[in-house]
Amino acid sequence: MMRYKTATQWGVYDVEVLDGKITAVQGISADPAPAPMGQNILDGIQHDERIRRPAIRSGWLHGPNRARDKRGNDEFIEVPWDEALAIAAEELARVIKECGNTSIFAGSYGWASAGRFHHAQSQLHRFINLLGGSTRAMNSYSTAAAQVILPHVVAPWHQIEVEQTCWQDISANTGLVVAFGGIPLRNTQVAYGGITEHQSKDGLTKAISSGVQFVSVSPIKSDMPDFSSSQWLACRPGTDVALMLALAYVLETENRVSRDFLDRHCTGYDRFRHYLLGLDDGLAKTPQWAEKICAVSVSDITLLARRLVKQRTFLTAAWSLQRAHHGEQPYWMLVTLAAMLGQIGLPGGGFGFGYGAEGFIGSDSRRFNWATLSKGMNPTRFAIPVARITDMLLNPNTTISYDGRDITFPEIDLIYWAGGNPFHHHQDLNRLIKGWRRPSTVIVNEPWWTPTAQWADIVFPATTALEREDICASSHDPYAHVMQAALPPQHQARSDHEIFAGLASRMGIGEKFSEGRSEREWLQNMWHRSSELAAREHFTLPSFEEFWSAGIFRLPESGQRPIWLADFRSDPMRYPLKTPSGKIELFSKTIADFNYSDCPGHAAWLEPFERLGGAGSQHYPLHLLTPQPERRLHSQLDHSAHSQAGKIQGKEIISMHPEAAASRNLSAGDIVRVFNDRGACLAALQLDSNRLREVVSLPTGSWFSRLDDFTDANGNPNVLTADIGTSKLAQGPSANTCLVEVALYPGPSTG
Ligand SMILES: Nc1nc2c(c(=O)[nH]1)N[C@H]1C(S)=C(S)[C@@H](COP(=O)(O)OP(=O)(O)OC[C@H]3O[C@@H](n4cnc5c(=O)[nH]c(N)nc54)[C@H](O)[C@@H]3O)O[C@H]1N2
Ligand SMILES: Nc1nc2c(c(=O)[nH]1)N[C@H]1C(S)=C(S)[C@@H](COP(=O)(O)OP(=O)(O)OC[C@H]3O[C@@H](n4cnc5c(=O)[nH]c(N)nc54)[C@H](O)[C@@H]3O)O[C@H]1N2
Ligand SMILES: [Mo]
Repeated sequence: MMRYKTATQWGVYDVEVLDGKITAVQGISADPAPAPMGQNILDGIQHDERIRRPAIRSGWLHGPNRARDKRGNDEFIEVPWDEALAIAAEELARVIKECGNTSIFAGSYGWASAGRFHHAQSQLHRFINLLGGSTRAMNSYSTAAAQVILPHVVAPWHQIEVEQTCWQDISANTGLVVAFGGIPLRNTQVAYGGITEHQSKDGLTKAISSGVQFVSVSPIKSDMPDFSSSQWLACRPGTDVALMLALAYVLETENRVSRDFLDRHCTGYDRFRHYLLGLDDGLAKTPQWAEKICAVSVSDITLLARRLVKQRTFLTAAWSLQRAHHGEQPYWMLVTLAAMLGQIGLPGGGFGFGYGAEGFIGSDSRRFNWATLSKGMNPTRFAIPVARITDMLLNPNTTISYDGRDITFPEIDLIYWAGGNPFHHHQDLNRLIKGWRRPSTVIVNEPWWTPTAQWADIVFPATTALEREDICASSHDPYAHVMQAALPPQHQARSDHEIFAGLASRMGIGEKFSEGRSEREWLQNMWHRSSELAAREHFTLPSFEEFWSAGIFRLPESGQRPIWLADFRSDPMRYPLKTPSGKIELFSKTIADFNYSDCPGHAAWLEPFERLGGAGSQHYPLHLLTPQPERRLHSQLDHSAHSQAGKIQGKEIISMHPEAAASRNLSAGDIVRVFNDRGACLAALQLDSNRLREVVSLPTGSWFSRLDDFTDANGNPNVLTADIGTSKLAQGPSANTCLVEVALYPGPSTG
């Protein structure tokens, strides 16, 4: 038996291998709370779902016009590597010559696996950039609205993520935390690029034992762990802004606002105040007004508002709030509310985001930007907002607004995806399919026959992280780890690097792509460049050989983390923000001048395209939330036993209030059909009385599998979600704005 170390986006593990098979998976000793989802590795890596050999879709090879309408519903023919690479290289060259580089879409959004060198998307981008570039994607599905709105209001997103208040400061200073969307610890198993020490549960536990009180504002009680004994305010999804406005109204009208902070550190409070009091539109944003929208009672709102000013208060919101129609507004409004309290820049006061979103949020460990694979520049310099992919595929040559400028969609003739699963991540999959069938060619690198691989034309089998060497080193984790090759490449799999090197050499850019380095030499090169970056920060990395034999390196401590925005608080003239005024912009002239009806110049309540008690609810009376899955990362390794153990009859579980179930004659364990005008899916029913009666939730990540042209068989909620941008400002995904109905499914249920 041999033991190898591997690193994932959800932690670092020791993997036991006996006779070429993985037999055990165990979190490393440095991790106080290894993520249970690590068990997906046990049987998920060496699984029948692996792609064994390069494969090409039969209709693409032989059909008229590439038989595009059969994409996703066709035979694959296995082809030797040489032949498959030659065919793909020839097709890439044809598209570039005939249609130009922007007609290749190589956005390739996705999480793939941890490891700095074998980052599939980086390998693709390096390769495509050398060929003259492509159309790319910008921002993320995670935080698109936040990434665009917050730099206008307070600070760039990446700065907020790494500098915001840590758990220690909350424990030591905060009296009350109000968490919109709660702090669901299941999500903190995960951190982009890897995580060594899972500390979120410990951070929350210590805060509670230090006497910090928590209020969770969420449609679902379990978004805050039971042990927190928090107060639960059940708010309708997508209506937090109405609730926050009412809190602001009480503060303003009871004269509990920090005028001094608003005067010295903010611009535009007057404009916002006009709106708040209804001096513009005749509609005061009172608790009575808000109660009708958000379903939180007038007395709960009023009491909470008064409580906010009684001690050091920290306001926080889940990332999910901004993954919704007008998702810019809850974040702008949270900052506005925090500004009115006047505690921004005080230890444990102010605001922050995502404490239950990823495991690194709230940690105070040293940040360090390790060297990455150099990708060069995209010569086309052209990118679309990531969630506008279907709009682009369906509507070439049309123009959309985005953050003050116009973007005209190109006509896409070839899609290349490596390390993501759009049939997991995108909204309104039945609509995506219409666009996805338009280009001539779709090429995908994947280890498994995921839906995206099934909906491709040319499929290259990629190795997993356990079949190659790499370095795990994330900018928000204090460790670097050696990732060992625990297994040989399975079947005929090759690393993404090797796949692109094979294409590159056939397209005359082989030497430029590989720079003559072996994979091990690339790791040495990246370590060397990281050493230079370390020297600039006055510490030393061990030699590559020392690191390789130790297997682990911990950054030296860097001393106490500064309190975020304390300098700005103490002297806003000397330490201005990066906003146009240097202050917190409660009114943004920049945004107001864009003249977007769906994103005015200050935080505002804007009706979403559908909601409970509003548009669409006469037809579809249940709000569907699609949170992150507890037992896996997105769609990854959904085929493995640990993920499957969380299902009933292979269906993802939808949670529903018992009264909503009873009124539909449904019982726990039933296979149900979840549907709206956009699509339908099957799921298995679970009852949960600790939620709003009209709110159901179905986690993301089960593999899309069509039962018919409208219906997914396994419970993928993205057949139901709407593909509408958050607003003209960010054009982010609106996944959490979604109404549905649920009924018993009587028929056969295999897809
Ligand atoms: N309804 C709804 N939809 C959502 C969300 C939601 O809240 N609600 N959340 C959104 C969010 S925040 C995100 S981040 C996205 C996530 O969407 P994705 O990041 O696209 O989802 P993953 O399942 O992580 O896809 C990664 C893919 O990479 C493959 N892979 C792993 N290792 C390798 C490798 O080494 N090489 C190659 N070539 N491939 C590899 C995996 O098998 C998997 O298919 O989903 C979004 N979609
Ligand atoms: N286990 C696991 N963890 C993960 C991931 C995973 O796939 N699996 N994915 C990772 C990724 S890529 C991301 S981006 C983060 C996402 O982090 P988040 O976006 O913060 O997580 P979600 O699970 O989508 O939503 C958190 C909770 O918000 C609540 N909520 C939804 N809409 C509303 C609303 O309108 N108002 C209020 N008040 N509450 C609402 C839901 O009940 C939900 O449980 O998670 C990361 N962590
Ligand atoms: Mo995400």
